[in-house]
Amino acid sequence: MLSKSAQKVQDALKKLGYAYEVIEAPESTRTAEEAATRVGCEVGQIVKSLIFKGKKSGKAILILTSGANRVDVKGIIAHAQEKIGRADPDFVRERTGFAIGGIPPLGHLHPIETYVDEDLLSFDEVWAAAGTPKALFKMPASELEKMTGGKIVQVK
Ligand code: 5CA
Repeated sequence: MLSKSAQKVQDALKKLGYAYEVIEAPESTRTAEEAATRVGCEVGQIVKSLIFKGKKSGKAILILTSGANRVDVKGIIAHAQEKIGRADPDFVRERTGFAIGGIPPLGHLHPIETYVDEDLLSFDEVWAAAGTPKALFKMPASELEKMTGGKIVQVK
């Protein structure tokens, strides 16, 4: 049985016609390193979900980055056309319906402007968080753009 938040992600996948299966690990997969160890993949194949906030608009921005990369906000600012800052945990929960450490690429409470790290596309398969710090699902990297409605960009 999946936890409530992981089930929400499983339901969102199903609703969009995806057959990807959410798994919930007994151990934490809170960090990309832990997640990679858990599923036996490269850390670069872990999709990190970082929520930023537009300083002017106040809108939420989701950056899906390879677990191997650090986000360079300057590049994202150029795309978003405003300054951005890290979102606080309450804002993340309010906009996405999920807590930091388990933010999935889909199934959010409100639509979110999304950017996808081009480096993720160098892998066939990637693993993304699925609602909790212990839940993950595997998907083809090539589906990320369509699934999220996001824009492929250089984030590092
Ligand atoms: N389940 C794992 C692997 S998929 C996961 O969700 N990793 S993550 O990287 O996508 O999400 C955790 C990220 O949240 C960390 O990289 C960290 O940068 C960010 N984070 C942690 N604490 C805070 C905080 N207080 N405010 C804003 N961001 C935070």
